[in-house]
Amino acid sequence: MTGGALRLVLGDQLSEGLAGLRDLDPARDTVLMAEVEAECTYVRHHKQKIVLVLSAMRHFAGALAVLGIPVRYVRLDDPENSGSLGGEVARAVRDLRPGRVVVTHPGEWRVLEEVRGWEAGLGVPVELREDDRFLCAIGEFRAWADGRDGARMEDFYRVMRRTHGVLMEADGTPAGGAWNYDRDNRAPFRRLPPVPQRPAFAPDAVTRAVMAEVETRFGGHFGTLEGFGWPVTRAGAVRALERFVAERMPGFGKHQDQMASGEPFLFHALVSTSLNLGLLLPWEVVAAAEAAWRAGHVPLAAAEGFVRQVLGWREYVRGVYWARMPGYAATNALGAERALPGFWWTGETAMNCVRHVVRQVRDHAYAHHIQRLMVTGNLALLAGFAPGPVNAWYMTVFADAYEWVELPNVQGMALHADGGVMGSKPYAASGAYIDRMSDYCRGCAYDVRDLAGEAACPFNALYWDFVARHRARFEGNARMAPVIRNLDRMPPARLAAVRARAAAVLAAMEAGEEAVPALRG
Ligand code: FAD
Ligand code: DLZ
Ligand code: SF4
Repeated sequence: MTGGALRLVLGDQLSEGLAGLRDLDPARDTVLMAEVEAECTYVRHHKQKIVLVLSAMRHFAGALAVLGIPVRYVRLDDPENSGSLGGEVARAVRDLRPGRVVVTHPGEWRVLEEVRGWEAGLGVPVELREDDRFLCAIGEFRAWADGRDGARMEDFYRVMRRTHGVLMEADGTPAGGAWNYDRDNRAPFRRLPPVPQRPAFAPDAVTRAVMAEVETRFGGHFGTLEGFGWPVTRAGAVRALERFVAERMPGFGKHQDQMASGEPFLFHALVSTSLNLGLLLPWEVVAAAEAAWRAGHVPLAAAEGFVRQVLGWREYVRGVYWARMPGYAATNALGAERALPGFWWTGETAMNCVRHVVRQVRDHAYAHHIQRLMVTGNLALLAGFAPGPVNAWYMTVFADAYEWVELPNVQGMALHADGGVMGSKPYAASGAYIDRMSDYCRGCAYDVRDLAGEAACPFNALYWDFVARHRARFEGNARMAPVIRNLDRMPPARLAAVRARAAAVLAAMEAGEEAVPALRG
């Protein structure tokens, strides 16, 4: 290929329309894809995530080859594999002598920094192209957010709805007359009719080969592979989206915030893994939701609730990430310093909600939004676990985790470590919230109605301890005013007992002694 372009495609850039693949000349250019140890271990990803990425990479390379595109595909077991992306680009440049290297903007700051250093070492130009598989470009988000006091998601979402003409009436008003139908999305989940099964994609020969390799090389990583059922091809991802729209989307809005024992997926779409790999593109997902509503197949509240996640939240968190990095990763506005207890990895805790979520992520590399935010996220916030290890946990356990989307959700939404960039008030809640939104408390050793007793739900005391600890920071916050008023109404002796209970809970967690079996018998 001497003189042509070497086009790097990263593991989460598996889209045929990728910017870096445009204007490709199959007679002169070569696509480089490389399975490398460094990307599999910079966090000790869940085994399902490594299988997902590597299997999807192998399938995508096969699809490019069918199109007649030359692909240099480096496998993990290649004896000459250097182990890093930079090493593989350098090796390919040495072997193929391209005239330039084309890279599509990577999804993580860490990799972008690495790419920026390549040109100096390689001796050929490195062209960095914008990743336009998003509905809002990084620069567009910056321009919108700059100088705006409180650049909140809800305002951004409205701009996105207008700009892209999604769920809009001809006169420029939102479909149905409102921007947001969250009020209609709070129905309890009563298990009847039952939740339609998620489509599970049985591992094919390619995936099975990757599974064996991952067990050999990364057997000590978190998680199990038994239930692996993620789509690893574009065709599979499209089928999964179609099944979601046809079968589960009608219940999506209504039960969006619910959690239920034994129902890891409920009515959620399970499309984040495919979207984040590039097997699905956000506009087709948004269009599918709108079309389902216009065809009368799903209520507006379901379509709007879903569109808000993809057109709103997903684009918004990416904007925040690139506008605020690298400083964003180091924020710790609430001074949280506690170590993460061992049960975050083992699930061995008497807290039924936490046990449920940890076991679910072990088995499926998946938890839905409210489980991530209001169970593990909430516990980390209330207990004051240090952001670093909490982020590492979220990056590790989820099949859809990439820093551009994980970090703002954890640092901003769950931990309030960014001091209020993502949300004007922290998502802090006592056990009563979890009780209202799930059936976890019914099967728990702790008593969700008790505040300070020996068997009291740990979330309760931790919640009031959190509010008391940060009273000064939040007392001027109008949205926190009712909570502060309730704190101030608590008799001092009662508050002292609650805070003593919180201290005991935290000390037990720190000592690894929290897993008290069946406190209530
Ligand atoms: P659904 O509930 O069906 O939603 C549809 C789609 O909307 C998702 O696939 C996703 O693409 C998008 N979406 C919804 N909420 C968000 C959000 N807050 N941010 C970005 N996109 C959103 N999502 C990831 O993709 N990767 C992560 O690493 C990740 N970490 C998270 C950590 C925390 C603490 C929280 C609160 C949320 C996190 N999310 C993350 C967002 C959200 O939980 C997942 O996108 C969602 O659970 C994926 O499952 P689903 O496809 O079934 O989503
Ligand atoms: C997540 C991941 C993994 C596990 N392995 C690879 C790999 O071997 N080769 C590769 O090109 N990409 C991999 N990825 C995805 C990258 O980590 C991802 O491109 C960066 O984190 C930027 O988002
Ligand atoms: Fe979780 Fe508390 Fe409910 Fe137990 S009682 S499931 S710890 S919220």
